[in-house]
Amino acid sequence: MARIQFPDGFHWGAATAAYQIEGAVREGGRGESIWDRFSHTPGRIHTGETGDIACDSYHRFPDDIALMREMGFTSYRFSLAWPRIQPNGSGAPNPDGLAYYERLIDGLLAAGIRPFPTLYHWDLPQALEDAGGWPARDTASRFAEYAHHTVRALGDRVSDWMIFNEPGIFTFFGYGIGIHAPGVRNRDAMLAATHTVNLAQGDAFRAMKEEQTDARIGSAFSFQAMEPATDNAADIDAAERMHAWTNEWFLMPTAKGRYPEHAFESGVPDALGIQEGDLDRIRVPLDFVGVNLYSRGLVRAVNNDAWGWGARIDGMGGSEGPQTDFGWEVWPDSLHDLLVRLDADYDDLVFEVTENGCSYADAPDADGRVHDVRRIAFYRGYLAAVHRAIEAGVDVRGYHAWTLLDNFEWAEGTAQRFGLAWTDFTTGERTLKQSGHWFTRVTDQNGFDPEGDGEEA
Ligand code: IFM
Repeated sequence: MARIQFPDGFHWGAATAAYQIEGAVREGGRGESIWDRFSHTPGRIHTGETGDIACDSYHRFPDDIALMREMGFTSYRFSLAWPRIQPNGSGAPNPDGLAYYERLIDGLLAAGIRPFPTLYHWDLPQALEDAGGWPARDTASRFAEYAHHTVRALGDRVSDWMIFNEPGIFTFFGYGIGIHAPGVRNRDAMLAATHTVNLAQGDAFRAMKEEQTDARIGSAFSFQAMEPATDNAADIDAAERMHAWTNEWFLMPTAKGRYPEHAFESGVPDALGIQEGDLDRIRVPLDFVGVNLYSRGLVRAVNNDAWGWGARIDGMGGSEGPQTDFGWEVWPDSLHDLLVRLDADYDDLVFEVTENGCSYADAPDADGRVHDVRRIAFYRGYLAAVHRAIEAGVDVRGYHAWTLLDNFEWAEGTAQRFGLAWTDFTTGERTLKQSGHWFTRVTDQNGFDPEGDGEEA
């Protein structure tokens, strides 16, 4: 089999998110976020933990940069905590919050690593939630103001930005099924939130470009390649609706200025609250699309489901491929299939893989080494799939593993370990896993041998 070789200049990196790694929730003038409130509410986090300390990256970010240097990474996708920059979600930016990100970004630049920040990875200032949260239209304007302040302050150091991380997840989990902050369970609130987020994406894009005309601006969306669970016509139809809802609800309005009408059985729901001019406000030419993908979705038709999709996904994938510790099926073709489909359905898209990874609990052995060979197998499969998409003509510029180091995995606490480095949550110490060492070779050679290279045993 031919060697898997990525294009020159391909970015290799890892991704993290502020609340999952920073800790220091009461330092540097940071305000309260919805995740502070949620994680401190008994019963919300399965392990009873909070992100108060997490990986303590607020203090230990030089250790994180050292890990990335060891792996030869050229890009670091991290997020900015809105409540560090605007503690209450509006008004003048907090100098101490900005100073922290300046230190982090300067450290990355000195290490030859592209700083690749996301403005919003789920930590809404609690004050804005108290004022109505994402279901309230005004939150879009607040977000654009935050985007403007942030780009004004950091645009001299950052060239490539992401606006949102996974709007589909934080609106559905946060306002639809309530398993993430702020813990609301209300279909109409969820739908209204999706529309505000789409408005915010358009407003923020314009505000950012006004400040920094040459900025490269995208968003990272959660994708899942949808397949009908059977070959009957109803399931095929249902899979198309799930594709529209899951994969296009935020991309299509941005790229084409309309919602995917077929996502819901009875057309676009009134609960979105679309007003005249909104679709023009939403439509902006993102410079790239960030792809977060973990598995495929097997879809069945159902009658009268509460959401109006007429469709149901059987969890994260099927049972043909291996399962991660989170129960997500390892199905590398899903990444290839999704990239190829979006490339065909949309004009001129440029992609960055902004998240892809797996949860396995392999722990340090007596010698302190972590033999996470299943993680290496995962990355070999998914990277080969990205490579096949590139060979098929899809423009993919970079790949970011989720995640740099084991961290606070939202409602799961620290129970699901996705890291290339093991985190000892008692001491804060990080240990590069075998998969991290494997990446060192991949980045050095800008590719790998599909037949194996001795690291997978
Ligand atoms: O940890 C999350 C991340 O914050 C968003 N994407 C999925 C990851 C794994 O669940």
